[in-house]
Amino acid sequence: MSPTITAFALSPDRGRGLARDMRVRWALEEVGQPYNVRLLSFREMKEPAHRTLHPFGQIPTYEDGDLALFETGAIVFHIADRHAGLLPDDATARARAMTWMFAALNTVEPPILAREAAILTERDKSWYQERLPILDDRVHARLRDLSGWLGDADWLDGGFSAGDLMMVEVLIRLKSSDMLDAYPNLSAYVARAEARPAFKRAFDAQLAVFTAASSG
Ligand code: GTB
Repeated sequence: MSPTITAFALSPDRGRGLARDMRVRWALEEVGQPYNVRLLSFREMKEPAHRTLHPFGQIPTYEDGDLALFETGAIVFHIADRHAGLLPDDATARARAMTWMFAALNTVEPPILAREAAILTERDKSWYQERLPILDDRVHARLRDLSGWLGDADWLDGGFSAGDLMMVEVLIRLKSSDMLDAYPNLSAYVARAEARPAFKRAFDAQLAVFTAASSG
């Protein structure tokens, strides 16, 4: 039986790959695992049936037999742990790749989300114009360090891994801004990842959901 994930029936990003089921789809595509998708409206996400899978009423979730998971970090790790292709076999290299997954989610993503949230919800506040440069600086501090680490390498720690998948997914959230432009190696890193056939299949599948929903 193939696993089933949940995703937005009508994603607010119009299927441009920003909703977090993209990470899970991409991981599944990288390891060659077919999957089913159950689409949910915002109302359905908050209903008790979905909350038995996701305590916070969000997407994505992942179900495989008796196992139900939420949180993209846990889901992508589970997929990478169970299949070849996203984590190295060598124990040290594997631990390093997992470290990069956590770095993406715990160190790089939070300032990006804080900036995004301010832009979406605080524009009308008197202090917005003063706060935005502070939030920008916090994102740049992470990007500067990440760019310094990556240098001329293709991937963060050896070959492409779940750590790169997660880091790229986090950086992609900046594409609507010009923030990545100051770091040509990070822009190239994101482009390199987006060129992977598995990324393209995942992106196209997510876009197809929105296209079908908005034309039907
Ligand atoms: N930490 C959790 C994880 O990584 O799994 C976060 C999951 C999460 O934020 N899910 C969002 C959700 O369900 C969808 S992806 N939100 C509904 C809710 O909380 O009620 C976040 C997202 C949504 C929309 C865009 N967009 O339109 O650009 C981008 C990202």
